[in-house]
Amino acid sequence: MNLQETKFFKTFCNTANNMYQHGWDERNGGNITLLLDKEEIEKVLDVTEVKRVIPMIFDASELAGKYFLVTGSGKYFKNVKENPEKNIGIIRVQENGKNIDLLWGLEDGAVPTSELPSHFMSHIARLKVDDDHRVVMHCHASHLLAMTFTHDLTEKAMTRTLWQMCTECLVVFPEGVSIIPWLVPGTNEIGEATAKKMIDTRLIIWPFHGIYGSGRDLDETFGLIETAEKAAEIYTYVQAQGGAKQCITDKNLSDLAKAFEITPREGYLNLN
Ligand code: 2HA
Ligand code: ZN
Repeated sequence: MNLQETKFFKTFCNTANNMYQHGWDERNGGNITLLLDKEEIEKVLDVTEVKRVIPMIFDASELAGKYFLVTGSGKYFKNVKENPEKNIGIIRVQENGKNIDLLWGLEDGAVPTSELPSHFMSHIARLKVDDDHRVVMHCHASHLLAMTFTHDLTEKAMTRTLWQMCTECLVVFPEGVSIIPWLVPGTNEIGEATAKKMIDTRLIIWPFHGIYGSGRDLDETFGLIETAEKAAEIYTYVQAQGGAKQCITDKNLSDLAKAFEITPREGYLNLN
């Protein structure tokens, strides 16, 4: 089988395209990294042929030898599906953790996403709590981004509002959402702040910028962001319609948690 015919490759390109279609990835906004299965990639690519060695600003030795499919820095999600060779690439982290080997794609001198430190640090954090973790995804989901201007920026308040906007939300992200302070994108600092939060939640809001999601596969991670973004969209409509006249109560949420056998983030529901 050819690399571009594999399910993971097609799903990656389709996911980038879906995110663009949703309006979450204007211009070069957003980035995706997918941790690949070594055996799966070796079947469709000669991994002994290194096209280029690319240095990094971050020590990723904890990921040494691991393979990733990544979006390119400055590349547009809009173009991924039509021209994957130029916009995405397959990389492997060298043993020293300081360089990466480019094995496929990112043609014409392109390099991986500027958010590689945040992605790699998030992969390291998630793999510590979930062996099946594979995906980190960042985008500029419009309604969530807008909410960071108008809503309380505490994790509990933001989580509760999102849970209250659609009945499914609590089931999809019972651990809630995290929020970091505004920080400069592409830095180790924002990577460290994001990864620290990744231990407890798979969704992290970057105020006035966008959102990070992580998960076990591309569909699940996309769906996670999609669900939170849908809740933020409903919040926007509810506010525009003059505010809520009735709502999902904490008792409703508690009953939901029992029925679906999930555990809401401790202390986030008021049940007395
Ligand atoms: O890749 O979205 O946060 C462009 C960005 C940086
Ligand atoms: Zn961004």
